[in-house]
Amino acid sequence: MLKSRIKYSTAKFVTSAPDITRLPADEGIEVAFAGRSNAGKSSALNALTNQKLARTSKTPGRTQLINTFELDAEKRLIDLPGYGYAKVPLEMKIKWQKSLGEYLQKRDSLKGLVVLMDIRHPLKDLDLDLIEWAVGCEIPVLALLTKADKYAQGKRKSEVLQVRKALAELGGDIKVHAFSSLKGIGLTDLAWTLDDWFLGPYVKEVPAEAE
Ligand SMILES: Nc1nc2c(ncn2[C@@H]2O[C@H](COP(=O)(O)OP(=O)(O)OP(=O)(O)O)[C@@H](O)[C@H]2O)c(=O)[nH]1
Ligand SMILES: [Mg+2]
Repeated sequence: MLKSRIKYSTAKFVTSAPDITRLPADEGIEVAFAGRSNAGKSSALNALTNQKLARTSKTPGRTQLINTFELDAEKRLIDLPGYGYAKVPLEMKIKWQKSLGEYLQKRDSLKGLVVLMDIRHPLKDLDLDLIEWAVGCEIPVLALLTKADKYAQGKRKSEVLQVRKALAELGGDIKVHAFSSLKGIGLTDLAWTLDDWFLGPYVKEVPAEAE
């Protein structure tokens, strides 16, 4: 069982929106999952919620719509369309980039961004653009280095340290963890970070001193 303050397994699908005008009202708190096509966004959402909520695929570019999942009336998880897949027709690419860009710029309830990057090729130009944009808007970022099961532990750790060092230069609230939806690596880091974004930092309750 995942030890988190929020029960992510209660997430329910709400809607698939082609653009931001069709999203639920821009209220409460929203956390979005973004990253290149095939980075493992949908798989991460499914691992977090322990459900087959988001469609995953071997074909990059599967998630073309902005998929919304609700934890309660005030809290939502968003599966964003992937970016940077070369083989998508240009017209479609422009349409997705537009809805992604609009979402990121205009969505007031967006309070945290999970950026997923394959641990074997992190920090591509578009990833950096996205992270820099979030830092500029003071939105906290959790960078997950996905498919970490592809690497042995030593290599995994050195990759995390390298990415952490590169991103530290941007300033801002950026965390970096290894992640594998397949093996459950980093699942607790993800859940605890989202807990903090949704509920505020965890403050341990100290029992009152006996008189
Ligand atoms: N080895 C390994 N493969 C994974 C992991 N997570 C996802 N994959 C595989 O990577 C592929 C893409 O996963 P998705 O979760 O669909 O990726 P996505 O980022 O949602 O892709 P788009 O919606 O197309 O942008 C699938 O074949 C998954 O099975 C993981 O932790 N380990
Ligand atoms: Mg997807």
